[in-house]
Amino acid sequence: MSKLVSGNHILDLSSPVVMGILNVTPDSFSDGGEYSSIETACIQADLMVSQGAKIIDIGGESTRPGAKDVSAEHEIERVIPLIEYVSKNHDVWISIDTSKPVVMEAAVNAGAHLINDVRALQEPGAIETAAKLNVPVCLMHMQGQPRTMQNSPQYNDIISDISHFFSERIDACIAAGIKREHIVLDPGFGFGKTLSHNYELLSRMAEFEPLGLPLLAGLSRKSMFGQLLGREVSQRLSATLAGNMLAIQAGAKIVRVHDVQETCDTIAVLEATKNFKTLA
Ligand code: YH5
Repeated sequence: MSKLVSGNHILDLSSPVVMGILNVTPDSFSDGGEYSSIETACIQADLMVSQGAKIIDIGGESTRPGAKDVSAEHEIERVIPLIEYVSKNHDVWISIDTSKPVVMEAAVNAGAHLINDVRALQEPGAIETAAKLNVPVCLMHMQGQPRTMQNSPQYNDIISDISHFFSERIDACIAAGIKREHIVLDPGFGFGKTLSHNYELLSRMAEFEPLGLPLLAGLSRKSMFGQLLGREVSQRLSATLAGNMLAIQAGAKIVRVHDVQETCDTIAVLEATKNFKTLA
């Protein structure tokens, strides 16, 4: 039975779990400063928990191509009040979406259970900090850097290349003192991948299972659906649900999504199909 342990908190992964995305990057429409964006995020967190999210992924830095760098101080200012709010009001796991060691430390001290790093703990000091904090970590694959990663990404064999990256990062984590049972792997849909690469990754995701670690899929509303269907971000829900269903059937244990209720419904259908004997 698959599970993650963070301190005295246990996350059961024997059936797929939903990680709700909560961004606190200030949006251009909000003129009320950061107070209102944090308040809005708290309400969103309440909603996602009520809809069945088992993890809330809190991020204060944008990794979109062309996004501005955010200072650690600003990131901390945005995410800590939210972590404190969720930690005080809900019995869910909190993950911190950051690559910065000082943000990891502040977040875990404020109640975060999991470090989600799109840079797979490769920033200076990150791996040592994660080891010291002794919480589970999600290592995501990215080819290149956010600003330029979509400029003609290339792979020899995408599964072998990413597996090789995972093995190298797992070894580095273990050498730094991170427990193997604390590691989650994520192939990083959309991060330095062409449309074809993203669909090959989805079709072959089960090939990561031999690594023996829980897999996370981050597909929600991504360009691989927009490009395929010619749909804007707000019109990608059906495609995202289909993608997440395929990822789960290929072994994903955690799906990172914006639309928690709809995702939980599709998982309930999958689970009912698996467990029909338990139904009336
Ligand atoms: C991920 O895959 N992604 S931030 C562009 C979109 C929609 C969504 C244009 N953090 C991941 O969510 N962490 C992000 O449409 C992540 N895995 C993990 N572990 C990008 C994002 C997004 C970008």
